[in-house]
Amino acid sequence: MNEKLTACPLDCYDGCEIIYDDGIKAVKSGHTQGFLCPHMNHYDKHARVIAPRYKGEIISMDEALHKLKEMLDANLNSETLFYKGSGNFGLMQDVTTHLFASIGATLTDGSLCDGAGEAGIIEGRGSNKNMPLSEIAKSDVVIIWGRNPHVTSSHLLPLLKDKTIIVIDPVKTKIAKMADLHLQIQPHSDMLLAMLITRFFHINCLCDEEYLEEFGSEFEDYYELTQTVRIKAVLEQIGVTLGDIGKVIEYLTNKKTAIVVGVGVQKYFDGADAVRAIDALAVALGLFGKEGCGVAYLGDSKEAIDSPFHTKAKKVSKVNTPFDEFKTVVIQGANPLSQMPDTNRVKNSLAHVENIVYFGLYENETSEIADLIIPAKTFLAKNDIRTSYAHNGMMIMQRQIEDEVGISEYDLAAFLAKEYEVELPSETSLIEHFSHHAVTKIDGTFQVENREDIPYKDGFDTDDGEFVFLEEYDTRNYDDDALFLITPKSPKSLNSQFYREQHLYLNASHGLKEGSMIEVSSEHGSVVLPLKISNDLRDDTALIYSGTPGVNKLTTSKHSLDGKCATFQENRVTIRLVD
Ligand SMILES: Nc1nc2c(c(=O)[nH]1)N[C@H]1C(S)=C(S)[C@@H](COP(=O)(O)OP(=O)(O)OC[C@H]3O[C@@H](n4cnc5c(=O)[nH]c(N)nc54)[C@H](O)[C@@H]3O)O[C@H]1N2
Ligand SMILES: Nc1nc2c(c(=O)[nH]1)N[C@H]1C(S)=C(S)[C@@H](COP(=O)(O)OP(=O)(O)OC[C@H]3O[C@@H](n4cnc5c(=O)[nH]c(N)nc54)[C@H](O)[C@@H]3O)O[C@H]1N2
Ligand code: SF4
Ligand SMILES: [Mo]
Repeated sequence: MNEKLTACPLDCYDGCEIIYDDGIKAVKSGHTQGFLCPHMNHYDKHARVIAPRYKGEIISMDEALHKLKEMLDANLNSETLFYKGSGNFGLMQDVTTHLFASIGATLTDGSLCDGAGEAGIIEGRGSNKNMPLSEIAKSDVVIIWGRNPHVTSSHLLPLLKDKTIIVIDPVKTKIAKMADLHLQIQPHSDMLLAMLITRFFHINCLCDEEYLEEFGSEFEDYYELTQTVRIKAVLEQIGVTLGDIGKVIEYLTNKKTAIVVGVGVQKYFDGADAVRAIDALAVALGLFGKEGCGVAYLGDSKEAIDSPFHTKAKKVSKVNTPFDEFKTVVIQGANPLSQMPDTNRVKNSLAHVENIVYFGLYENETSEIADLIIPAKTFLAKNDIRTSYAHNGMMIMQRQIEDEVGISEYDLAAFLAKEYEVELPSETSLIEHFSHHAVTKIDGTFQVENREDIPYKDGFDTDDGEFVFLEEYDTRNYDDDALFLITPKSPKSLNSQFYREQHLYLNASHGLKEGSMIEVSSEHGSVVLPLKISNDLRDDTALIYSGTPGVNKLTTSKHSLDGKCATFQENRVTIRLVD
C-alpha cells in the first residue's frame, strides 16, 4: 500500500481518503475525485493545544500522565466517568474506552447524533443497513430529506447530476435552490408528510402491491393509520399543497428512487417515528433490495466489524449525563460544554466534579474548565483505521508526520494499561484486527466484507422478515407564537471544531435589523446573539448553527422516546430585541 495514504478522521458522511504529500491532498480515485472540503483544506491553520496543563500551569506529558493516574487512584474506579465524543472517527479511538472499561470506570450510552432515527429504522427493519453512495449513483430520482449535502456530504453532489431532485427541508438550502421540487415544510412535520405521501400513493394504486404482500403485509393497517391524518388541515399547517404531492407522485412513479435522509428530521422527541414513516413510504414503493433504490440514512459504521475492545461497563446517558455523581471525569474528543444539550445543566453538573480531564486537540469551553489538559496527536501523527456511515469502504490511516506535540489514544491507553496491569494487544495487531474485516474488490477498493451494497434483498431482519409499520403516533399543537429552533451544521465548522458561527438567523418578516442583538430564549435558558437576515428561512423558524457558542443553552436534555438520543430541536424559542 502507498505509505502516503491516510484518511480524514472527521465525523462526516464522506470518509475521504487522503494522500499526504507535503500537505493534505485528496486522492483522485473513488468518490473523493481529487476534492476534499474546507475543513481538510485548512486543517493546518487551526491553533492547537500544544502543552499539557494542570490547574493552568504547563507541565510535561510525563507529569500529565502521572497526574491522571493520581486522579484515578484518588477515587474508586466506579467514581470515574469516561466520556468520549466524536471529534475523531478512527476505530482506534476506542482503545481508551477498552482501558477505562477494564479498570471498572463508567462509560456512556445513547446518542447526541443520529440515535433517534436509527432506533426508528431498527424498529421497522430489524437492523440499520445502509444504502451506500455507490447505489445512490444508480438512481433516477433522489429525495434529499433533512440533509444538507453542500455542507455535510459534498461528495454526494457529483452523483446527483442529471437526476430528478426533490428536497424536503424547512430551509431553502443550496440543493433546494437547484432542485426540481422543494417542499419548504414546517420543521418537525416529516412524519405527517411521509404518511400523507404514502396515503396518496395508495389512493392512486401506485404502491408496489406484490412487494407489500411479501415484505409488508401489515400495510393495510398502516394505511388506516395514515387516514387519521387530516389532509387539508395538515397540508396547510406544514406548508405543502396537493399540487406538491401530485408532483412527488409524478416524479417517483416507476423510477429508481433513493431517499437520502439526514439527521435534521429526527432531532425531536419522536424522531424515530419520522424516519420510520419515511422508511414505510420506501416499503410501500418497494424500494428496498433493488438496485439504485432505498433509504440512505447514517448507517452503522461498525456493521460487520467485531470490536476487539472490552466495553462492558456500567453506563450512564450521554445526553443528560449525571456528571456530579463522579469524582473524576475524563473527556476525550468531545466538547460537552458546547455540544451537549442544555449546557447550563451540564455546567452546573460538572461544577461538582473534583477532577475534570480534557483530552483533545483544541481549546474550547470544556478545556477552559478542565483541571488537567492532555493534548492529543492529530490524525497525521498517529496510526488508525476508519469506516464510514455512508459507504462501505475501510480506510487505513497511516502515520504521516513525526510530531512532538500530544499523545495518541493508544499511547495513553498503553501507559494506563501498564500502571493498572490491563492486557492490551499491540497497536499493529489491533489495526490488523480491524483491517481483516475488509477485502480488496475487483475495482481495487478496500471494502468491509459481509456488507451488502443492496441490503434487504431477501426481506428485513425482523422476526418474520417483514417490515414493522408504525402503529401509533403523536401530534403536536403549536398554538403559541414561539418559533421553531433549528440547529443544522455549518459549512465553516465541524460541530465545535474549526471556525465557529456566532449568529442567529431569521428572515426579514420579523422587522429586525441585521446586526441587532437578539435575546433568544427557551424554557431552559437564553443566549444573546447578533442577527443575520436570511430569506431562505420560513417566518416561523429561527436558525442557529451547531457549534455556535451558547446555542445549547436553549436545548433540552430530555431523551427521544426511542433511541436515547438528544432532541436538539424540541424546544421552541422566543426572540427579543436587546437595546
Ligand atoms: N460542514 C460540516 N459537515 C458536517 C458536520 C458539521 O458540523 N459541519 N457535522 C457532521 C455530523 S456530526 C453529522 S451528524 C452530519 C449531519 O449532517 P446532516 O444530516 O446534513 O444534518 P444537519 O445539517 O443537522 O441537518 C440537515 C438539514 O436538515 C434540515 N432540517 C432541520 N430541521 C428539519 C426538519 O424538521 N425536517 C426536515 N425535513 N429537515 C430539517 C436543516 O435545515 C438542514 O438543511 O454532518 C457531518 N458533517
Ligand atoms: N444544537 C446542536 N447541538 C449538537 C448538534 C446539533 O446539530 N445541534 N449536533 C450533535 C452531533 S450530530 C454531534 S456528532 C455532536 C458532536 O459533538 P462533540 O463530539 O463534542 O464534537 P466536536 O464539537 O466536534 O468536538 C470534538 C473535540 O474533539 C477533539 N478532537 C478532535 N480530534 C481528536 C483526536 O484525534 N483525539 C482526541 N483525543 N480529541 C480530538 C477536539 O479538541 C474537539 O474539540 O454534537 C451534537 N450537538
Ligand atoms: S468531506 Fe468529510 S470526510 Fe471528506 S475531507 Fe471533508 S470532513 Fe473529511
Ligand atoms: Mo453527528
